[in-house]
Amino acid sequence: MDRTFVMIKPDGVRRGLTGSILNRFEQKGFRLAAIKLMHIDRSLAERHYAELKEKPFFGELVDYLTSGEVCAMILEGEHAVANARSVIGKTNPVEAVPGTIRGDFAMDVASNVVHGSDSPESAEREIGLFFDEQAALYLFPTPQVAASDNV
Ligand code: IDP
Repeated sequence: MDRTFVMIKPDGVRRGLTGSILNRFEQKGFRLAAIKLMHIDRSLAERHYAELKEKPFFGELVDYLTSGEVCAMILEGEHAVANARSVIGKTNPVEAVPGTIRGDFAMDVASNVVHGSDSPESAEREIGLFFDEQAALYLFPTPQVAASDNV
């Protein structure tokens, strides 16, 4: 099963959109494999967006991501990365069509409420940055793990 990393950014959490955003992914058909609310520091924000460090908005982006709690999650499903990106919509909410998360919940590229990995490789890298795999399995056992625990 494919998986991807999704993060509700501080504006999404602050505006009380966590449930509505998670609902979009569950309605699409994703399985929630792990979820946690956390306040990330500048070092983690910089590592997460390392490929954008030369962009003029990088400082603003790190300020934004560290301005409040984020909700980090691992979502599982077929073509997880591509399906999550289509649920999320275009980077700039001005271009994101209604029906996508950014099309429905955001106005400006600097506060576009949600992140989704852009490739399977990025997904694994980002899951590694945000989650301890063993802790994630312990808190949210898959049916297979739960079954073997009961033997
Ligand atoms: P993505 O989030 O759709 O994958 P990226 O190009 O990887 O898009 O950009 C990462 C994040 O950087 C965006 O989601 C947005 O939060 C922020 N960002 C992108 N362009 C701008 C900009 O022009 N000004 C401020 N922030 C930006």
